[in-house]
Amino acid sequence: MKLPAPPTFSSPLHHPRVATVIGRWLGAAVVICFLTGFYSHLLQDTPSWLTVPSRPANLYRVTQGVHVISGTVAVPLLLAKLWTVYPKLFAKPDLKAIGQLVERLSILVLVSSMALELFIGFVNTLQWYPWPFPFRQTHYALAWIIVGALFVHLAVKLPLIRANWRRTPERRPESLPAETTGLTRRGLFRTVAGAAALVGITTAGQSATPLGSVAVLAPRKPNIGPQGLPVNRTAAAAGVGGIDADWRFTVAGPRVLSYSLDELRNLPQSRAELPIACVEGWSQGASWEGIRVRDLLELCGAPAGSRVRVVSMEKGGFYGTSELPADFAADPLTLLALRLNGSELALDHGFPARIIAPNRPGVLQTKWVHRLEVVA
Ligand SMILES: Nc1nc2c(c(=O)[nH]1)N[C@H]1C(S)=C(S)[C@@H](COP(=O)(O)O)O[C@H]1N2
Ligand SMILES: [Mo]
Repeated sequence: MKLPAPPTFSSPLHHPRVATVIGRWLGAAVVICFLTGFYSHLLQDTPSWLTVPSRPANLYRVTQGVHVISGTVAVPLLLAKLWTVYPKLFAKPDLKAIGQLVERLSILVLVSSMALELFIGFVNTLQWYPWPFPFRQTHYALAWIIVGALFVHLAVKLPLIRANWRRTPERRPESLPAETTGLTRRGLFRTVAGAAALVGITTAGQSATPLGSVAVLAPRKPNIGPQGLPVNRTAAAAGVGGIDADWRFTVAGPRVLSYSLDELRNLPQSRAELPIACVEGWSQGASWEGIRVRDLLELCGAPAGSRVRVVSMEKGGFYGTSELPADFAADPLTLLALRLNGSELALDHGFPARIIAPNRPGVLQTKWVHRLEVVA
């Protein structure tokens, strides 16, 4: 018995040339997103043998802004790519051909991991965690799965990609009169590029001030918050309630130093213009004043090349402690900040003292700090 033939899709919009062009755009977004994400991962989880430089001071602000923009732009590109190739996905694979099986499997893995990656990434920028697994580790593992599946996909499709890399004349199927096939390839490319650009521009405003007013996709406006800076987690949410009169700040090194808040204020103060650059993509520059961490290291007799563990009054959670690698601890811009934009730190910004360092993810700019520990 003969099965009915599957529906044929002869529209020029489902042509491999279209898949190749949109695939290139999506590929570029994925590569940029992967590299900036990998950099962010290295900063947050630095292997002991690696030195990540603390300069340029604004580098992370740029890379993480680009990470979130490229990830967001990848969403319409992925949808467009899927739409272009969907007739292929419904074609019955020849189960005996190993190549075709591998191809289908790699596409299944690729599409599902990309969809999940983009979804949890976007939802993370909204600070919504509707899942039981740790976000960052999952996001990172999925990235490698995507890279693997992408290599298989590219290897399988290489002949098709080669054949369609350059432009070929658009051929309309004979059965359809020209005027009934609405959208042309060029029209589709313009639509997809337009959608990607729109999504990119409305996301970018959270880190690039000139675009701030059109940042409708940005959950946080960079300049709204106490002292002209957004707050990611308030003191109340972190369970921190301010300090009492006998509050002390401790530096635990070869010598143990202890200061009251007034004594901290009387140590030599320095200034640094540094951004908070949140992993969620928003960033905002600010002016900070406080004591150089390297001065404190010198005062306690810490050996050169020491790392510093930063301890918050916030108990538990991912944010209660952080570590400054040697390069960051020694950087003259790294401060135990007491003041922000000309006035004492607001409680929500980390009063009485917080860490601010160049080229660092916001999650590591620990607030409500009461203790520094020298790690040899
Ligand atoms: N102790 C503590 N420090 C913290 C946080 C926190 O929740 N607890 N949030 C971090 C995050 S994710 C960011 S982006 C910055 C934000 O600083 P801000 O609220 O002063 O803008 O603080 C960081 N420091
Ligand atoms: Mo953050």
